[in-house]
Amino acid sequence: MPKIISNYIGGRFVDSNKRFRNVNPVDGGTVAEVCEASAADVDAAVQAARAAMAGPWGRMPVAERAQWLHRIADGIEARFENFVAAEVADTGRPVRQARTLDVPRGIANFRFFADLIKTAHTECFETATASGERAFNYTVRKPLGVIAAISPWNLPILLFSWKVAPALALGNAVVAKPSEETPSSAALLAEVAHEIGLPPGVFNVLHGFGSGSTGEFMTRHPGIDAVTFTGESRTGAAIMKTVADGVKDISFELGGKNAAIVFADADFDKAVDGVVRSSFTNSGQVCLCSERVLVHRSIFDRFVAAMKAKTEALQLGFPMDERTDIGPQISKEHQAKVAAYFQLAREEGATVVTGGEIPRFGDARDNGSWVRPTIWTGLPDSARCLREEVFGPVCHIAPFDTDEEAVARANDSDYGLATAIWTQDITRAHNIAQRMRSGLVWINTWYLRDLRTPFGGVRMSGIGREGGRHSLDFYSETTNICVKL
Ligand code: NAD
Ligand code: 6OD
Repeated sequence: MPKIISNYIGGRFVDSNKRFRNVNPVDGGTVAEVCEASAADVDAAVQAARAAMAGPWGRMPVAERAQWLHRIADGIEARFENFVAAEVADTGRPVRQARTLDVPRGIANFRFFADLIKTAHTECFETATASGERAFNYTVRKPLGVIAAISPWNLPILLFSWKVAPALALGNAVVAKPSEETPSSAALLAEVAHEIGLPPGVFNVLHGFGSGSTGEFMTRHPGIDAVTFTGESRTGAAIMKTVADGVKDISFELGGKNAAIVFADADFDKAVDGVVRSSFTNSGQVCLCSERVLVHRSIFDRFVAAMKAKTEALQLGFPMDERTDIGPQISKEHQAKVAAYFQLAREEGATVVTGGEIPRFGDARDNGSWVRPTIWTGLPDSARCLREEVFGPVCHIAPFDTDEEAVARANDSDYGLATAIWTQDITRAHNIAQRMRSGLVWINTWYLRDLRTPFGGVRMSGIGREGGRHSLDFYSETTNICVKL
């Protein structure tokens, strides 16, 4: 009998007969049967959340709320290996990554926002009346109410907790939905909340799909006050339409088609290692991954050769093998999407430097959803493979001649999430960084995070910023109080 994953509504685990299969992408095996939340389940979760807001949770002092967040973090820590196993089972990611990135960030997200709210301050102005008397204008920060948090499959616990933690920290109640592909770690988080006795209704976890299913029921529900969403840009567009009637607040972290720019003066070996990492981490399934690599013509051939060698050395393996670098794609559907781009790249005239195929292993992995890390060259900037987000382990490397050209080509995208710049010239680095049309720029590194900093993208890559005080601003609203003394 497969494991059953239930919804968590108003402090109770709720089953349903409508279930879907959670598939292990390593070999196509079944991880669990997942209960799909119906419109009635969504309504029950929203009502439970509203009831929680009307109770002690809605008036709880900040220090007490912070303690709840630390208790959640303690609960994840206590079940660290369960969370690692959940992440690995759902995604096939290397266990090394789950232990060093995903689960630690889940814990860090709760601890960070617990500490941040204790030091958060608001504004106060002294104001003079017309007759010279004193008045004070001060603001108070209040929760928004009930937040719908919808997250994708690529970094399941990291991105789920990146929304749930600040929403709770600011005193909201949350109705959260993980991706249908990766329900396990969110289900564990519901168990943690239950075990520590978090008041019922404060945190609800619903499972299901998007359009015409749980996700859409959540965003349509009139009892939802705001929607925080991470996922594809076109899903963001659909959600925007859905929430328009209710004029609900939104925060969107969406797709990317990110550039890496490698200048002739870059530390060559560090740049190669950095771009291999930025293109292929998590099997290319990170919104920040560099799918467009621009390299100065003087080092282009050497760079492509070094990238090819390093990429071919990456180990595609079973997740529990500590030597594994690359896991599968999340699903058969996603494998097919990436493979369609392999075909399209050939049709568009690409030279396949390495990869461009579905590997054959001669073992259980042949039932999974694997693709080979792939490097292309020779495509024009107008090629669909260079304009559309593939979200797989692919990058295209193109030569450039001048800084102006590199800036123009890097910015020539409908997306604007993250840019990586590799150069040892500090003036050039800052000049180029400031001209990038992206929400994030890394210089001589990639995906180095500080949770105090604004995170988000421009254009099709998102609306708003989260992180640090930006999360405080999104997950709360302020009331200005004017008092005449
Ligand atoms: P997706 O948009 O297909 O799904 C994301 C979530 O939205 C899932 O939980 C899904 O069930 C739900 N959903 C889908 N349609 C919906 C609808 N109409 N209404 C409500 N909910 C709906 O994205 P995905 O395939 O899970 O994730 C990959 C995408 O996410 C990539 O485009 C990637 O770049 C992006 N992403 C962006 C960031 C960021 O921080 N900018 C981070 C991670 C992933
Ligand atoms: O690290 C983060 O806070 C974050 N939001 C990462 C997003 C990664 C995209 O796949």
